[in-house]
Amino acid sequence: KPLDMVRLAAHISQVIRTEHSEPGRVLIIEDDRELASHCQSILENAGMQVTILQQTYQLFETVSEFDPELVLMDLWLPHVTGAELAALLSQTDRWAHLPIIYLSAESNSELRNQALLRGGDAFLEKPVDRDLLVRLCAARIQRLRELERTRNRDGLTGLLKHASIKEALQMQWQLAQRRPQTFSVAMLDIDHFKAINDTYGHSVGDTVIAAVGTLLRQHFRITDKLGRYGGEEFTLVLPDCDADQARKLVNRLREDFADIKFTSDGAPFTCTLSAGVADNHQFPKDTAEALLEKADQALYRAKRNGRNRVVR
Ligand code: GH3
Ligand code: MG
Ligand code: MG
Ligand code: MG
Ligand code: MG
Repeated sequence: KPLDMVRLAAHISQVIRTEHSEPGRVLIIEDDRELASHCQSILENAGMQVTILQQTYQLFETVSEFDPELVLMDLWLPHVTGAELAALLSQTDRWAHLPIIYLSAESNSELRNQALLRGGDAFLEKPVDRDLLVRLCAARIQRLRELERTRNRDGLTGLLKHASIKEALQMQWQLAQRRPQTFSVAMLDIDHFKAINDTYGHSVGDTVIAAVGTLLRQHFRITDKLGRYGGEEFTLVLPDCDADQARKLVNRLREDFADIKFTSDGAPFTCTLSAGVADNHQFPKDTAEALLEKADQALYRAKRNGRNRVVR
């Protein structure tokens, strides 16, 4: 079926939104247990996932495991202030952008200002207003997700950027070291793309690249990692999938891509792509980096053997 190019952008943003419809994760740091579980039940009723941090010395262990998208923090804790914890988090690369909301009955505006200056984004008065709590948390989590999307995703295709897809590959590799599982890597490259740019111009070329992004999302699972490696090259990391299955999946994508009728000033044209796949069982002693290289070598063979094909 031909792709409606006009709807491309709308489709991409819609996919990004559904990817993000998972529940928000909130970490509560509050020594008043009653208040902590009160907030927990309010947020859980609103569909969020909540963890309560009992011991502040376990802060980094807990944030690494739970991967929160927001911290709801008491300003006064035993041995430490909320502002001090906020300052600690804001000094790390990973957690510098984590939104922090202070819970406080603090009426001294000087102390409140100091707490905000050390990290943290907002104050919620005790007793906590149920509706305000839910809306504030939801809004801040939404903003964080948008920020991360623009940081990690390529603007043209909505796919993961170069650094992010390589990170995803690294994580998948480490996961497979701990718990044996098969996964595949695919490298895709549009055929004779220079000719498309030369014939129809770069903006038409961009449309073709964006179409690959849309097709990729239609063909692959939400747990698959889809990236734009650069230019008109794409990298896929496919968990629980061996090279044979990967070859079949990518081949179906290849067929659908070849069927798209593009137009430029009323002139129709089509376009093809080549791909190489490799899995971690073919090359058990390799590194993640070497596996990517194997997929790239397979891609090179696909090009040399006539293009418009998938090789393992
Ligand atoms: P092959 O079949 O061997 O892959 O031939 P090719 O012409 O596709 O060769 P190659 O992969 O080396 O060329 C990629 C071209 O893609 C070169 C560059 O001008 C173009 N390109 C890279 N990034 C972009 C982009 O973001 N938009 C557009 N329109 N073109 C791009
Ligand atoms: Mg307290
Ligand atoms: Mg290329
Ligand atoms: Mg090339
Ligand atoms: Mg190419």
